[in-house]
Amino acid sequence: MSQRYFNKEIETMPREQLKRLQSEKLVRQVRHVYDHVPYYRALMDESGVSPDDVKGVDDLYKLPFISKSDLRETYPYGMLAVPLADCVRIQSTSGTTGKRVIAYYTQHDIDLWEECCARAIVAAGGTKDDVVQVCYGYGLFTGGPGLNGGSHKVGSLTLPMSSGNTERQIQFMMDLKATILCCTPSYAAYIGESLKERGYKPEDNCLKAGIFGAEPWTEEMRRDIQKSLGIKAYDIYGLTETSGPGVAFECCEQHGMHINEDHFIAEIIDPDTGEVLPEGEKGELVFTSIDKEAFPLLRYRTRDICVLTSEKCACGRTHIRMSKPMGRSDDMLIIRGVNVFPSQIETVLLKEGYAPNYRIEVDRFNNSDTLDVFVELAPEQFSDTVSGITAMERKLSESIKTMLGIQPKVHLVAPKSIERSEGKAVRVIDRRKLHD
Ligand code: DLL
Repeated sequence: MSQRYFNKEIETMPREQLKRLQSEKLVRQVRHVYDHVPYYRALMDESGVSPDDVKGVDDLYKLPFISKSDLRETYPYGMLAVPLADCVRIQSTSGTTGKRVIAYYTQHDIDLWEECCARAIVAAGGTKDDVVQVCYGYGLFTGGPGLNGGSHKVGSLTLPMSSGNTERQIQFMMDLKATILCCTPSYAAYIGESLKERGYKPEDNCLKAGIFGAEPWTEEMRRDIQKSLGIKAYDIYGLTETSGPGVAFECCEQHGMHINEDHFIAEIIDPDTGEVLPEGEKGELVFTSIDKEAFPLLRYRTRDICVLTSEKCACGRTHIRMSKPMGRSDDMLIIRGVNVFPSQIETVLLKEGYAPNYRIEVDRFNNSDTLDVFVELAPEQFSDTVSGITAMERKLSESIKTMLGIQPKVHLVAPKSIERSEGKAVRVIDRRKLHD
């Protein structure tokens, strides 16, 4: 079992020492933000908190929350905490609605971010001898640049493929003997499927690990990808606002993602009341950056729902772990009054032997919500008789009902009829929003 660290001293620092480090950095970060971002200063003044009130991590709760709407309001430069001349890069969200969020970086901020990604690569077994194929999108999206920078820091040979052109991905993967694959889990599944179609077996490639994130994925999907590519699949989490991928990453234990706590303090809150919840409870993840220069965030509400644990991890890292996000507080579907996370449906599909190629459609007729789940059949399943397919649809619908408490209409559709994704998969179409 790999026990390597990119930054051993930090990654295995005893928790009391880590807390002291966080406290020192937090005090400086709050002062920096208060002095340089008028928007934050006004927010803190309104909440009656001065930088002097924050003497360490235990005072974090005194600070006001911020969310995406604050970033939209201050677009494009209102959250900058350094002169523009000190910034060397921007990245931006892939969000399609409203104004995009722009994150700014000084060289220090880029270094910090890339180190977080380097830690993730080393935790997945990466060394300077590896060939890291990065097929997250490059450009404004943080996936490509983040893992690219991390791979450089590790000293691995980096293939800056970007997303798409699966034919070329496979050619480079095979010819250059890529050992670590970085992309969204949905694209990893598609690459696995494409390799199989071309007659490759999992042992034909040289891959040993994959670092997959940027969208929710289930344990079942992990098992599928691990099998189809013959690798160990690691989760990685992050968001543009906090720098990009690498805020948290999985170690060889594959049991929660270690949050890089020397750079970010995590809290879990009740999304309705804002109350800070005790460790182990499920709620909305909130991040405070503690050593960013250009675009610091104090108590940023991510909308991602998860659970934290500081239980000792067998890998030796001491940093707290977050569970896989179980959906977003704002992406959660409420169908006939029931809270539904798309990942619950995916779990059932994979358990029942279907591939993770599906689309969920929600609509409303005569004031009643409808839930349709379109699931692709594998070629060998497709040759079944019509009555056989109807029976399969009924069975799947019952299994989903057992999971969710509401009955969906299941449509088994022809192989290849559901659009594949090269980046983040769009799996839910909620037509109710279009009518309302
Ligand atoms: O998706 C950054 C990233 C790139 C992470 C590559 C991992 C790998 P955004 O486009 O700003 O940034 O989207 C951030 O994506 O709030 C989550 O809802 C979701 N997300 C990110 N990673 C995961 C993950 C990048 N591992 C939003 N599991 C976040 C589930 C994830 N959801």
